[in-house]
Amino acid sequence: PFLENVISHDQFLNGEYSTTFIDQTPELFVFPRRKDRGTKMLSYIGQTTVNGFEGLPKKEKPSLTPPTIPEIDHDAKIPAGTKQILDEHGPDYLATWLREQQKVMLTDTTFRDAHQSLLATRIRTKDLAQIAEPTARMLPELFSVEMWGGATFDVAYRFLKEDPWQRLLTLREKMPNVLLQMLLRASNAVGYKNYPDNLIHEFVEKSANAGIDVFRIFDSLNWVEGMTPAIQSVRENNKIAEAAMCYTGDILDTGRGKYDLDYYKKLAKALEQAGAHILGIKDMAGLLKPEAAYQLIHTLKETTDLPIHLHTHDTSGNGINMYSRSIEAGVDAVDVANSPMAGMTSQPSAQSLYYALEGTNRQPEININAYETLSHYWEGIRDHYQDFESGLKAPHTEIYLHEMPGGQYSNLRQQAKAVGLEDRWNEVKSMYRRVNDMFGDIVKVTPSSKVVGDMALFMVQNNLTEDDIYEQGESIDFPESVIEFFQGYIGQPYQGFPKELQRIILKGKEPVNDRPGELLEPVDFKQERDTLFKTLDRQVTSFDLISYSLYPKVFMDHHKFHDQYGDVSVLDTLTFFYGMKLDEEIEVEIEQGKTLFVKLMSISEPRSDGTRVVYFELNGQPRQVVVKDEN
Ligand code: 3PY
Ligand code: ZN
Repeated sequence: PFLENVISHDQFLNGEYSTTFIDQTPELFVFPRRKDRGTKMLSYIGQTTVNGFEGLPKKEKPSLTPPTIPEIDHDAKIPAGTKQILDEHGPDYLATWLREQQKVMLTDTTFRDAHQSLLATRIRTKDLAQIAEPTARMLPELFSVEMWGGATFDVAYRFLKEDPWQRLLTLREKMPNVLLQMLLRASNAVGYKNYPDNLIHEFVEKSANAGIDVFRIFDSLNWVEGMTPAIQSVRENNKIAEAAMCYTGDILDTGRGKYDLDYYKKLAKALEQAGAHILGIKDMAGLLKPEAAYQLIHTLKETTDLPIHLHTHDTSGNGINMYSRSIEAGVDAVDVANSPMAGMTSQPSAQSLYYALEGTNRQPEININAYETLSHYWEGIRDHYQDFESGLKAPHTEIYLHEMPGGQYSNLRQQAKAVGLEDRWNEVKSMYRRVNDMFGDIVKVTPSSKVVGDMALFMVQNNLTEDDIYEQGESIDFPESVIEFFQGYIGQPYQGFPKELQRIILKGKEPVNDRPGELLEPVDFKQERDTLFKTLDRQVTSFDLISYSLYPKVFMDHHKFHDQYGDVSVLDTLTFFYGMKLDEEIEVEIEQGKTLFVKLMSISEPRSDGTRVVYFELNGQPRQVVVKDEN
């Protein structure tokens, strides 16, 4: 139904349409243009074959067999799950139900954080969609599937050339029985800066309409005030507000003090009062050690009646041990990934945890054979993304020293490489920690982690020491993100900013102490709709409006790309990243029941204007496209 148009849709013809219908079926409002789909697609394949994919080294297309998709009976009834409990009884009931489970419950993060942390968020909707229904049928006992939010939103547009809303709608349709979960950066939504309150509200409402059930909300400084509007919006939409505290520091290190047990106790109480249905603990860097986890969960269980949901990254290799101790202390749910997508900077393995708990009364109630069958798919698909692997080959315990979040480690390393600091990576890591301490020992997670990373790179690159900053700071132009942080634009850190450093960095600019979302001009959606309607030359959905408001440039670039190349999400992943080999033939199902057969015949030598002609056969007919050789 992807490319079916609204004027041929039953609901439209019968007059049964509303704004919800428009929101939930935005694809129907795309009216085809003159340049035909076949030509657009050949242009994309020609372009990628000749020039490679942006950001990837140009190389021969790998020869890989498609991964095994488990056989399922599509006509059998899908087993009921947690989604039905929520829909029938509401979020408060569901939270109580979760707390009363004797077995530990699992959230599967394979569809989001696992590939965000291992493969730079690059898994495409097509590859998620084909395993979604088998997952829903084979693992109906899951608490939830985390499949949206965090970095997936802008990466979908920017790198994968697809619409994140379409991903949500597709997965929702294929997984009607388990709760779908997203990671929401509170006032930063799925972006890197604070947005006006009305945009956050709109984002939550439309995400809830499109299928999100559990919103894990965090603030990058654990600033509860910054989380409250998002929590309230989720509650108003009758969905589950999981308010998460980001775990930082080390409660076992009594010398450090700032983030001790008492800090987390107070934070848990504050989140409960702010309206959380579930208390999340977001150990984004994997700093929570096993004994610390036991003490933390044990204490929080006495502090609050909320069910507790624990998230970690297995970077240190201690993830399973840490989960075992948390489960002993009574944690209600934990985040895991399917084995081939688990471990290292990703979540601990579901299967490993299952076996680690054998013989205990809290072993999760899941079908382990189903997990293993599904693992064959993930093992196969991961290979298709081999060029996005981070290169981390072994457990990395240095995170206890530098405290970089799972997703940032490989990212910052790439950034360091890009500015010629690859051989000074060790310096960057220790500078990262030093900057943290200069900033007053702050929570580090998107976007505050980016601020620390930017400053660390900046200092190493310019050979600046901490003393230099205090002595020569007046004449230093600091990175924009650092200035904005000290202006209070991403919120207020616990115990405030270090005053002297703030003065040096702001150079007379006034910091704000209030919530930025309250101060920012609300988005005028009506005006934006008009602007977009004129620019896009088509109906504007609420999804378009939100994406445009969050990321104007990213959204418009995506629109231009789509205009030029059409919907490339239908291509198989290897063709999408590597184009085609000579004489290769592929089938592309551009809509249900409509398949194009594409064969690459030859590529001309570059002509005097630097272009090449790429010769194809499309459904047996000769076709050619002209591509500028950018090599
Ligand atoms: C994100 O914000 O994308 C994260 O995963 C933070 O840990
Ligand atoms: Zn995470």
